[in-house]
Amino acid sequence: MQTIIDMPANTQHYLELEEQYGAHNYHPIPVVLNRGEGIFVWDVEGKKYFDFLSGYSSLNQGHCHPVIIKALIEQAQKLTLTSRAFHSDALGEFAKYITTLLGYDKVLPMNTGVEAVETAVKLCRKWAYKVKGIEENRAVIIVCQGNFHGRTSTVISFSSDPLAKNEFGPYAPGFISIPYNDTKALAIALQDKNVAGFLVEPIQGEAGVVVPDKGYLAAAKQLCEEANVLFIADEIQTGLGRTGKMLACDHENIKPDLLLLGKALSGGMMPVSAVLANDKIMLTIQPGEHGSTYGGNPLACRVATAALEVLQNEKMSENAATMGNFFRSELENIHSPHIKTIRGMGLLNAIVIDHLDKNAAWKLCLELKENGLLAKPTHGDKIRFAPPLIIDKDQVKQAVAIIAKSLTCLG
Ligand code: IF1
Repeated sequence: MQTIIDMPANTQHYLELEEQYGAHNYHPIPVVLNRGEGIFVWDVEGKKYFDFLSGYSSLNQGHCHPVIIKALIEQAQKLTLTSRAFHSDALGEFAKYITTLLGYDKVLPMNTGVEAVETAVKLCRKWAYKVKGIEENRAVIIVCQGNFHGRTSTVISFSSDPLAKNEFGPYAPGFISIPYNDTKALAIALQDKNVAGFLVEPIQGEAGVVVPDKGYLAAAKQLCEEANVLFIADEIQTGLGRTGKMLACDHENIKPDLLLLGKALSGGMMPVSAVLANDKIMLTIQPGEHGSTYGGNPLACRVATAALEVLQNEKMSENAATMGNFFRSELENIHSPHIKTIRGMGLLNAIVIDHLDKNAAWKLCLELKENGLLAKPTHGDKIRFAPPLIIDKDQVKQAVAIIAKSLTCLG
């Protein structure tokens, strides 16, 4: 295993700074980046890489997209923050744009993805007490085993990942966990009259790009409707073109009661998230009952509008669908004995490594780095491959050639 002293001088310098002065809450691939453009990034030694992680699907539009950068710079030179104590000329225009685009009455703007998840939990509970008539403090939200919805104390309370959850108790009550991709388990859980919502990822990203059976989401939505329970889609990672449509829910023509967006909503520029809902849910929260300092700030509004515009103008969802199919078929054609499974939708894909060495996925990612492609394992034996949605056919071919060459390191 490489250590810091094995690294080139510039890289070593920055790794040592982080080691000394930064919390050790991550174990990154040992590469230090200082430039990004489109699907490529460069390290401090000047080496170029394919970015096959895209900031965990925050960079769907590619690094430093010029249109988004232009919006960022223009707004940054005018007005960046008013707080919600006052209005700005940006929030109303953004709110109209995104609600019209996605077909909802209203948007509640936040910053990080987990803030959108927390906002959805609060909206769901408010709706439960004020509209559905559940007894106060009794509302229950159903979640799925294998979920990842963020890292606040409430949200890790319903995580099934020991690494995200252990030793962070006591845990928030009001959540029950059921198996993912299991409509029978959902139907049983919905018999509890205190259930207010069902929070689900259309594809489980962190779990290793687990794609549910076709029809699962539509069946789950139907069950929720019949039980008067809110269907809450966490599209923070799957949304905004990543799976080959604007929203992953679009593949099953379902409309979530609460839609959660983040990550690529700003094209990788800054934290911007949003919860979209219709009035009967959104207006259960009254002035002063929820918010945040930066939520809906003018800079975020202008950047997010540009990020959404380029997604559509450059037909990135359509490209993700086409390039995703091509990428998976090219991976299949490698016929590697070390690839047990290839799965995904659009340009959200993963391979499951089949190897006696439990560090095989990590070693493969180090070899990929050496060969000019950046990716990172998730949950041990899975490697997520999620390039920006602007990747073209030749670049897919070049990336697959790097993957094929790198796999030989596993013997
Ligand atoms: C980390 C994972 C991915 C998300 C979904 C909400 C959030 C996320 C579906 C919260 C965030 C990030 C968090 C980041 C790594 C990355 C991740 F590995 F953690 F699980 F993508 F799969 N819903 N995912 O994927 O959004 O508050 O982070 O803006 O924490 O290491 P956030």
